[in-house]
Order: sequence, then C-alpha cells, then structure tokens
Amino acid sequence: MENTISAALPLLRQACHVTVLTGAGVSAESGVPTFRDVLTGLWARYEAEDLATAAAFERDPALVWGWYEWRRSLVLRVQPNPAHRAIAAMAARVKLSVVTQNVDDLHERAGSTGVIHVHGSLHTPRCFACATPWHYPAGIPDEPEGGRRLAPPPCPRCGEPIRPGVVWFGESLPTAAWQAAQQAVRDCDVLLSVGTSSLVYPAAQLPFDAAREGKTVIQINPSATHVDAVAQLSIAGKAGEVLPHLLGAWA
Ligand code: BV8
Repeated sequence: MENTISAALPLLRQACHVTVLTGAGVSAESGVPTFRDVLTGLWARYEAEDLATAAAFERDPALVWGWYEWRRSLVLRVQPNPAHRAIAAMAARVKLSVVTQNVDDLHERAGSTGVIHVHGSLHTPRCFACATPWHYPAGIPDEPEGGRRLAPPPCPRCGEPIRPGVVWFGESLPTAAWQAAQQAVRDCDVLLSVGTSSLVYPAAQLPFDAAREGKTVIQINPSATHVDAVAQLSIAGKAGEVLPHLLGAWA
C-alpha cells in the first residue's frame, strides 16, 4: 500500500482539478454499513435491489420507510471519519469536485461543500405522489436494533405517503446532479474513486468515462473492483487510512 500511496502523490500534485467519486466504503469507518451490508434485522432477507425500489414502497410502505428511518437514525448518531475530513481538507489545496453515491451527509458534516449527490439523500424526503418536500421533526429517532416496520407520515398537502429522498433502482438520477457529475469528470485531471463496488449504473460508468477521456484514475478500496481495469493506481486500503496520507501531495 505504501508504494501505491507514494506513486499517487506526484499524480495529485500535478493535478489542477481532482474529482472524488465516493461510495459506501468512505462512510464504513464511521460505522455506517456499506450498501451490501445495510440489510440487517427485519430486512436481512431482502436484496437491496428489491427493497430500494418504488414498487417495494408501494407494496409495503411501512417495511421500506422503517428501513430508511433506521438508516437515518444510524447516520445521525455517527461522525465523519478521517476519510471525509481528508476529502474536505483537499479542497483547500486543489480545485476539488466531490461526487457521492451515498445518501448520508457525512461529507457535508466534515466540511465539504457543493457535494454532488447522484443518488439523493436521506435528509430530503418528499411526497410519493405530489413530490411536496417534507421535513423531519427535530432530534434523532429512537429506532430499535433489528429494525421495525414504521408507517410513513401522510403528505400534509395531498395525504399520500411521504417517501425517502433517495434515488431507487429503476428511477432516473436527478438530472442536475447527474449532469454536474459528468461535467466534474470532464473537467478533472485526476478521478479518485473511493470505497465503491462500482456495480450500480450509471454512476459506475464514471471512472470508465474518465479513463476514456484520458484522465488519471486512482482507486482506493481494500477489495478489487472492475475499476482496477482502468485505474492507473489501485490503492488496496481503507479510505480513512489512505486519504490522510494523500494530503502529503501538497505538503
Ligand atoms: C437508472 C440510493 C435509468 C438508495 C442507490 C433494470 C431496470 C432499471 C434499471 C436497471 C435495470 N437493470 C440495471 C439497471 C440499472 C440499475 C443498476 O445499475 N442496477 C444494478 C443492480 C445492476 N440502476 C438504476 O436503476 C439507476 N437508475 O438506471 O435510471 C432508468 C430509469 C428507469 C428505467 C430504466 C433505466 C438508479 C440506481 C440508484 C440506486 N440507488 N442508492 C439507497 O441508498 O437505499 S444504489 C447504492 O448501491 C449506492 O448508492 C451505490 O450506488 C450502489 C453501490 O453501493 P456502494 O456505494 O458501491 O457500496 P457497496 O456496498 O456496493 O460497496 C462498498 C465498497 O466499499 C466495496 O467495494 C468495499 O470493498 C469498499 N469498502 C468497504 N470498506 C471500505 C471500503 N472502501 C474504502 N474504505 C473502507 N473502509
């Protein structure tokens, strides 16, 4: 790992614009289960691709709303980790774009601004029918370990159920966010892909778009992914351990 970190430093130092693409692995060291691990307790018998859908919500709104409320309560209880903080610190050293697939707000709580959320956010619920934005009551919900079914609140405007503000499978990505993410790849010299299995499209396409456009792709992930095929460097390590070292590029 040390030699790939030292090989990354000159590539970052020479960059005028770095775009960081993050997945659930960047929040793992905060204690947020990765997307492959977030199905526990009541939801353990489901596949994420089946539960994170509008059809699942229409079929059983309490099962799906309970899952997202459990995840939201967990995110509200944890703190950004050194990976989030290193990414926020990078913005003071080089022009930086942050594109995340995560629906938590840990990048923002670490100080990153202008974060591009291509899969929405746990913190922006809206009406399933009329899309009227809805606001959670203050405080951290007290969700039991193992989870529970929880009926979603009714929309104050039309009475239909409130849904999480995330992008479900089968739903299009928010146009503005997706266009900003693609622009951030076009504009950068280096794409840093951190903590993503790169299995969900179209976000998973971004590192391949970057490589095709001649950008330098650097990956940080303890495991191998498809991105290894196009990465100039794959740093086999944890985001919270590797990213603080990469700040050395600008020391
Ligand atoms: C779309 C929000 C156009 C919700 C997520 C059939 C019909 C419709 C579409 C499709 C279809 N077949 C395929 C598709 C496309 C589909 C897709 O890609 N499916 C996959 C399963 C093949 N995509 C879509 O549906 C997208 N929309 O295509 O629109 C359209 C519209 C209508 C009709 C047709 C087409 C929308 C996809 C968005 C889904 N929403 N999240 C929620 O959070 O509940 S996806 C979710 O999973 C994440 O956001 C992320 O994008 C994805 C993968 O998660 P990761 O972040 O990568 O996490 P994961 O757990 O997988 O991996 C963690 C990684 O971290 C691992 O590699 C691990 O090694 C590493 N790691 C662990 N610890 C650390 C670490 N790394 C560093 N440090 C550590 N400490």
